[in-house]
Amino acid sequence: MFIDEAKIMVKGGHGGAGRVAFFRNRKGPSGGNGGPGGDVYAVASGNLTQLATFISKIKYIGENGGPGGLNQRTGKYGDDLLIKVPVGTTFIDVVTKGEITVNEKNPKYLLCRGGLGGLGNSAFKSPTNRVPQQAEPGKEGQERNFRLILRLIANFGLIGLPNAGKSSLLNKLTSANVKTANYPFTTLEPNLGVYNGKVIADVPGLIEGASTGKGLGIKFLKHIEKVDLIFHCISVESTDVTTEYNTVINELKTYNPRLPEKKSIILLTKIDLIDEKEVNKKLKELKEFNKDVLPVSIYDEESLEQLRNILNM
Ligand SMILES: Nc1nc2c(ncn2[C@@H]2O[C@H](COP(=O)(O)OP(=O)(O)O)[C@@H](O)[C@H]2O)c(=O)[nH]1
Ligand SMILES: [Mg+2]
Repeated sequence: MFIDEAKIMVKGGHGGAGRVAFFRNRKGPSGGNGGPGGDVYAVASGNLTQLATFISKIKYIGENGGPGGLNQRTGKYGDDLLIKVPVGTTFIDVVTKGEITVNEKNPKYLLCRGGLGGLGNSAFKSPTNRVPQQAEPGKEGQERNFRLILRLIANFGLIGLPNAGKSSLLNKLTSANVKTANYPFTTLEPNLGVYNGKVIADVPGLIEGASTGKGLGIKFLKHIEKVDLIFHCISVESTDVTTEYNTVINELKTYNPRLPEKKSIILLTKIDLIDEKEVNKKLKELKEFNKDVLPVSIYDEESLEQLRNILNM
């Protein structure tokens, strides 16, 4: 389960002020009421997997209502603000501790109401007060502070040594836009992408010793325990695919002896880099492990289509 957290302030728009005005020729007040401020809603959005935007932007305020107009016209209604969040985001009210989760069943949730508009002087007209001079200011919008928590369970996991091509595949298969690089660097966080509503996790590179705490891999091995299917990525650049496969499997095993029994498929990646004969040689070696082995390249649409078919199953 990948947990993502953020804290935001939400406020409904301020109500517009009521107006003080009088009809020109006739006697009597003509000031309209202020428009109400916009409400703020949380809306579930299918392709988001992160709360990252809520780290950089933490205040969400509905539009203010407009002031009352002449001729008893009400001011402009403030626009509602829709905050798009990943499906499954939980909002916890910091004060009341009440919580609500937006998801497929509950895709839209009112977080804060906008403030009411103030009354214009027309509203104060009475038999004893025919030329009222008073109008109300608009009311403040409701204000609440929320803690946002996103708990995602990945359906698929991409594992392998750094540089195996995991992040590149994630980018190709999903709308994730993850950094890739041609050196064995490893990302600090698992990268997530959504394909057809299913979450794919690109787990930071497992290196030898990861299960004992070396590198960053171990922190994420526990997530692999929950996925339905593991894609074990091995690059054709590897001079010894058998050893590379065993290195990663041993890390999984040391961490949890049952992990290697999990359903997995081997992906021989970057097959565009070497000729077919070489590819076949490596494929043959990997087939010794009695797993399905799929040759792929991010530049070979056909191989990506085969991958998508597996994801669709
Ligand atoms: N030629 C080729 N290069 C690839 C392919 N997939 C990934 N790469 C490159 O290999 C490098 C490492 O890829 P990356 O996705 O960052 O690997 P990760 O460390 O496993 O996430 C990057 O420079 C990628 O551009 C592929 O199918 N073909
Ligand atoms: Mg990567």
